[in-house]
Amino acid sequence: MGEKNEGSDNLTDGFHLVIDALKLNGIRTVYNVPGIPITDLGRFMQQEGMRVLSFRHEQNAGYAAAIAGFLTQAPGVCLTVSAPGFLNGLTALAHATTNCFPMILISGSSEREIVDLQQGDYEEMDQMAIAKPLCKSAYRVLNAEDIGIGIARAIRASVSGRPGGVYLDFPAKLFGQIMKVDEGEKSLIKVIDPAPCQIPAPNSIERAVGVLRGAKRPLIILGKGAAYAQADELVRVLIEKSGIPYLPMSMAKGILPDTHPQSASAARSLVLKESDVVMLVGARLNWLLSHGKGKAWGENPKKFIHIDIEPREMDSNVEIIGPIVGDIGSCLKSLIDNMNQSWKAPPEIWTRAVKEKVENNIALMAPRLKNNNVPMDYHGALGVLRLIVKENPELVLVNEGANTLDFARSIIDMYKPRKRLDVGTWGVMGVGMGTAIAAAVETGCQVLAVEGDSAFGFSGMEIETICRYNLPICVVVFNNGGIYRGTDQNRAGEEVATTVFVKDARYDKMMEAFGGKGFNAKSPDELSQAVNEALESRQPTLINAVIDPGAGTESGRIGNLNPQSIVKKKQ
Ligand code: OXT
Ligand code: ADP
Ligand code: MG
Repeated sequence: MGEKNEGSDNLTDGFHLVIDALKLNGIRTVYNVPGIPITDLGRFMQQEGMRVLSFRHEQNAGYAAAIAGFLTQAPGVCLTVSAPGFLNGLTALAHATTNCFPMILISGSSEREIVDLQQGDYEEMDQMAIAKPLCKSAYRVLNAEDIGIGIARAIRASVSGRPGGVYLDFPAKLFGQIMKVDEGEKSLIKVIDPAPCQIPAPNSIERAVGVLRGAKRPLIILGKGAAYAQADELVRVLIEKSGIPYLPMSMAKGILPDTHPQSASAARSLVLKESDVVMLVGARLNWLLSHGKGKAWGENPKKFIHIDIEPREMDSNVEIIGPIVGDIGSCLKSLIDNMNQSWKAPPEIWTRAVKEKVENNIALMAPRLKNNNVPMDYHGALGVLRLIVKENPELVLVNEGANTLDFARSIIDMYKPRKRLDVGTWGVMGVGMGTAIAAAVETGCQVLAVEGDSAFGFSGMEIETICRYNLPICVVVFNNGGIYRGTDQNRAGEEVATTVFVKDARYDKMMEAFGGKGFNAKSPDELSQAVNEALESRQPTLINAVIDPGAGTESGRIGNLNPQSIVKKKQ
């Protein structure tokens, strides 16, 4: 192990300046994979009281850092080695930027003078050039006296305005550079007010409230920006004072309990089609909302109000008649104040129609959730998990897959904010174990990860990480033997179809290999028992939930996005 680079007590070095700068700014947890040139950095971090969690693959460490940012409003930090490690972490950095999560990817890199002359250094790569288009900002630090500035800029860039990913490039030589302790200390910066309030213009509030007052069928859509903003009480007041039905996007579920009487989750199609004024709160009109137009939005003309911290988001897909630019807390405060002046609840004919549709859809689903079929279908299996989450509202639910994701989203009600963590804006598979680990580490709560068998495979090796740190995570693998289904056949040859996996696989045995607990659950009753046992024990657990291989559909609820060929598939 490297020694602290001190000939005498009054010298410090790059390693320790990085650590001091992070700690000065309250950053105490780092997600990493060690190696040249950052192995000692991780060791020194541990010595200096930081929590350094080592993963088996940088992508998973990166996803952990990204979701840590979402959960805490402070940048999650991922630390990687040069070129291949950096590239492995880059998907997660891009994911953080896409999802507006604050994250810093710190990567060691090869020496500039060799990289720039392309002389073939160990793991040579111009990392900063590659990172730049995938993050909000990218900085390289060449001199120890600039470490404080580099880290301060990275923190401010990641959390201010629209949050996102930031890249920090530390060439190997930086770590060994020496400074006098007092000069080093003076060079560090504690970032003051890194994400200042952004107060909306008063006329934007008046304009929007004017539009809302004129609405006959208003709707509020809450997105994960609203969850990130941690303005939970203001969201509640807005919804309840206005009396307007609201639709939570996937990761906004639970800001208000999904059982709230104004929730329109179970009437999604109806409210999108029939509403006349739609107010978006921290949600973008991207593919997840069919870009605000077309069949999903029906024939009725719409007026959109949009609250977002990013001015350029306005008019991105359709005209925004009521743009409100600011942070959600400040915007909601102003809106509520303005609405207080003789606000009238929306027409009852509208709120009643929404409520009836919700009650109808919930009643239609209810009997399917009670089935005890063997092999299990999605409804039977998720019916028991729905009850478990209801009884344990503090549980963090991590969710990925196609059918496993889409069914879980509509079946499992959430009761508290920021408890549902999933694939996000890109619908990316592989976030599962990194997300589960960070959720356990950052919140101290137990985690239930509900994973398609394909989705789980992307990060499955991290169950060793879960066991190593003895985290209270229960992974349920929905094992239908494939991507979407386990029943596809290759009609042209001997090899298995492209979407099919090994039949009757036992993912539970993987967990046992690392000292965790494994269960093989064939019925909803067995699944319920196994999850409850896992929660009781708080031990790392993996439950192989045997799902009917024919139960799913192609791409879950988004099969319509698959391009169609004019040439028929072989039957
Ligand atoms: O109103 P209507 O009638 O429409 O009804 C709606 C609600 O009103 C109603 N509802 C309810 N009814 C009753 N009670 C309650 N409580 C209730 N709540 C709601 O239910 C319906 C549906 O409601 P929902 O879900 O809100 O609405 P809808 O229409 O679905 O919403 C639209 C969307 C777009 C917002 C929503 O569908 C959504 O958020 N979708 C996200 C989809 C997504 O991101 N999918 C993941 C990607 S799919 C694919 O790309 C996969 N890959 C490729 C791949 C990826 N992604 N990444 C990487 C790195 N590499 C490759 C792969 C490999 S998925 C995949 C693996 C899949 O296999 P697995 O084994 O993992 O999983 P299985 O499929 O299980 O086998
Ligand atoms: P969803 O997928 O849930 O619809 P999106 O990721 O599309 O949500 O949208 C989140 C939006 O929230 C982004 O446009 C982002 O700029 C915005 N946002 C994030 N934090 C804040 C905040 N504190 N105040 C206002 N807007 C925010
Ligand atoms: Mg599957």
